[in-house]
Amino acid sequence: MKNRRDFIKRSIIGGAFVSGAFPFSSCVETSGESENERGQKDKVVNKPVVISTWNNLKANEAAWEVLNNNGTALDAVEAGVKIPEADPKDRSVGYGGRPDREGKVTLDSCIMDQHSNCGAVAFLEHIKHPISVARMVMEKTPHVMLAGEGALQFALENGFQKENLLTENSEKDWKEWLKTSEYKPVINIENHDTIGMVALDHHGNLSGACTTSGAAYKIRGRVGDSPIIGAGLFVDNEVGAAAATGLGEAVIKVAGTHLVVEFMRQGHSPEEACKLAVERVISKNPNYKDLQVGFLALNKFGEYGGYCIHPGFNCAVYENDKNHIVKMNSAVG
Ligand code: SD4
Repeated sequence: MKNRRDFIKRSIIGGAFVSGAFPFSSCVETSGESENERGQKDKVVNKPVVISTWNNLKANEAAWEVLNNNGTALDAVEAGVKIPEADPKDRSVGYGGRPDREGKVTLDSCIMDQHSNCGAVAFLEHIKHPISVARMVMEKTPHVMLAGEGALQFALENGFQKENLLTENSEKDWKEWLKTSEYKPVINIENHDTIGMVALDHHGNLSGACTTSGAAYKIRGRVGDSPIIGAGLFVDNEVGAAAATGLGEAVIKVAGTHLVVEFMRQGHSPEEACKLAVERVISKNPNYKDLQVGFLALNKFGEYGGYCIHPGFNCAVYENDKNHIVKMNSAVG
């Protein structure tokens, strides 16, 4: 039977969650701790741990190197996502990314640390490591996001080099696409290698990074969810962190990763939180059968999970000296 304190707590939160209290919930409790809270406090924390979208084992390796040497989650996620940014074979991130319909590679990235500091760049061209520009926006300016020409100007003024990011392969594919110019994202195939990465370091702090060249053959100027704090990435060091991949428009509509973190705050496990957020995406997108969205989440205890609309969404997880791929459950199929 629930005791009175539990009842009061549930009333304060307005019935937002079904059972159990979560240590991070912001509800006011004047005396003592519930059994559940004591249980949560006694939990052994699994750290460090890093998790990233899709099959980015190499990115995890770079992040793990930092974490394993007592580095910060912030340095780890930046080092991690720089791997696919520089890899011409990764066709949806940084160098070698598929261009917009005018043949221009435009990049979106963001980063967030344990103090809720964040930085982002959107519609940035010619810079191989947009994540590092995003970090510089976070650390060196009073702003959160710079876009387009202004972001490029800021990057060049701060020592980044202007480069051609359109590789021969990407140019060839784009010219092929021009023959029909049909814009139709394909589930799990087209442009789904965007990397969203979150990590918990030895100090118990969380950070995250997300970086992409966005939807292939998008209208020039299109910005997706990936550079938007609360959509492509969100970190709350008291609770957990989440990243998104898939059709950015569907993620933005529900402020996807903020939603995932809020579900964790209410007491849900990372997988449950991602599942609830996917269900919200489904409820707001009648055409959900034609689109893919996947979320991953990591909480303060180093527990992780993910969920997606359609089968085929994997995450790479590095924990306890083991780097492995985890297949995420899906709502459909
Ligand atoms: C976007 N969310 O620009 C990105 C694309 C992506 O895996 O995640 N692909 O909409």
